[in-house]
Amino acid sequence: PQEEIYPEVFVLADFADTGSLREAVSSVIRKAPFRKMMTPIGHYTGIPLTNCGKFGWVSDIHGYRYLSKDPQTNGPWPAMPEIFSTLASSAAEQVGYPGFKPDACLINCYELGTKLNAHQDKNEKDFSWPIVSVSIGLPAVFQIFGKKREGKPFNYQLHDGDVMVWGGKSRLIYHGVKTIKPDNQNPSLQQRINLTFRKAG
Ligand code: MD3
Ligand code: FE
Repeated sequence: PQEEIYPEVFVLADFADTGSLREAVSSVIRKAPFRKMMTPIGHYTGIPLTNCGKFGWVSDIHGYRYLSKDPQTNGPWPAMPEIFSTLASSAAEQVGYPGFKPDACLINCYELGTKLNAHQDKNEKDFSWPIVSVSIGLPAVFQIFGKKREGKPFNYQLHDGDVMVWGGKSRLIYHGVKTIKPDNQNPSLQQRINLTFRKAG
């Protein structure tokens, strides 16, 4: 089932088989472990992250950008697993963006009690490509603020296996993730992993 929850923001509920995605995430983090990164204002990103694919999103005292090498090893990021790229392309195609071949996958690892403040994503070269994101593990309330950071957001709960596609005029909206809470139906779950697929280069 496909739903347009906000102009040009699509949710494909329970679209992904997260069991096999988890195995692929494990193989990526063996080569490029999750890490917090320094931000330009001298704090650490609250959310540990890593990347796979040709380009990886990084933050340091100089700012945010995409790099073709992991700054911790100086080698390339792990290759994007085939099931990642296939999933991202088919989700994009499903909602009307054929030919999407992501060259960057950012993997965020949210622990209980962490959140992602409202922000825009604008480090990519070409905003005409969509962004595809996949939720794994704990549920999360995703927030859409719109063109401005302030005001009352539109909230949408995401679950394990849900895939979102952001295209067109939704590409530059402010968005965030509310504090991650335990799932009473699934008390053993301790994390939410989010995959974000982009065309960065
Ligand atoms: C809407 N991550 O890494 S993914 C991020 O759940 C980020 O980890 C969130 O926002 C997460 O930058 C949300 C969905 C997403 C990603 C990029 C977007 C939504 C977006 C770019 C523009 C608009
Ligand atoms: Fe974002």
